[in-house]
Amino acid sequence: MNILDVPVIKDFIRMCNDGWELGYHERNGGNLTYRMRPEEVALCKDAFTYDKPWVKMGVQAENLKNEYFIATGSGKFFRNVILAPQDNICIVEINDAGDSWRIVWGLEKGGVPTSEFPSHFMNHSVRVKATDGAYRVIYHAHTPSLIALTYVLPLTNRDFSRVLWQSATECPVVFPGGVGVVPWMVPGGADIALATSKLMEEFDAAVWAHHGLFCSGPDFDITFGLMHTIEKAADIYVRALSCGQGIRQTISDDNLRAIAKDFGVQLREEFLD
Ligand code: 2HA
Ligand code: ZN
Repeated sequence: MNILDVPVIKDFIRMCNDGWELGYHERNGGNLTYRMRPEEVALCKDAFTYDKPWVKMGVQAENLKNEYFIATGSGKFFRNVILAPQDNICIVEINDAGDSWRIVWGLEKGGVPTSEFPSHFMNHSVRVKATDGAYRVIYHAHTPSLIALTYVLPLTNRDFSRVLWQSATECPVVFPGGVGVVPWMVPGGADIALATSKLMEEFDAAVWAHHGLFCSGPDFDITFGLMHTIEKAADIYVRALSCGQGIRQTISDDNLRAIAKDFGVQLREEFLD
């Protein structure tokens, strides 16, 4: 099978394009990684080469040794992925020590995996541990309305979670655990990777102040859906504020509790009044 016909590769490409079409990925903004299942690796293996050098990441994870990840390329544009996947995304293998990657497919015109690979890698590690291996996707996007809110709301997990839950009735069902918030930090390095992965021990989503959002999930649909739902909620709140009269009424804490009860989800109680 041609690697570009393998379903997981097609799904990865589609998600990149969906994010582009929704306006989350100006220029080279955002990045996506997926931890492959062994049977998916087997379907792609004929296209792999093992002659590229190992590259150290500056972070290490015991539970990701020898894993394979599909990743967007550093400096590559999401809008080009669908046109030339082989030049804009790659598959990397992780070494025996869990501290280095090497490209086995893709980025045929040169390049390296996303500049946020250390953050993705550490987030994968904590989500794998927290979900007993169920989570496979880490997605970072520059979601405009959520970024706007990082200029006007206090940068706390509680403030962001409450506003987002209150901004659309489905939100407490989609992310009952709420969202974490990372203060502004220099992107791309080990420090922001560690700060984000600390939050990912508890949250499926982490806001990066004045930058964007990280989401994690078991598959492309759930992870993209989480990104989309959070950004849509932020957009509704921004629109409501833009009417210029302040917030007259909202979904109350007891309303939120009632939704949680009926839909069988556990809301993070310390975020409620
Ligand atoms: O890939 O989004 O955070 C570019 C970025 C860095
Ligand atoms: Zn970014």
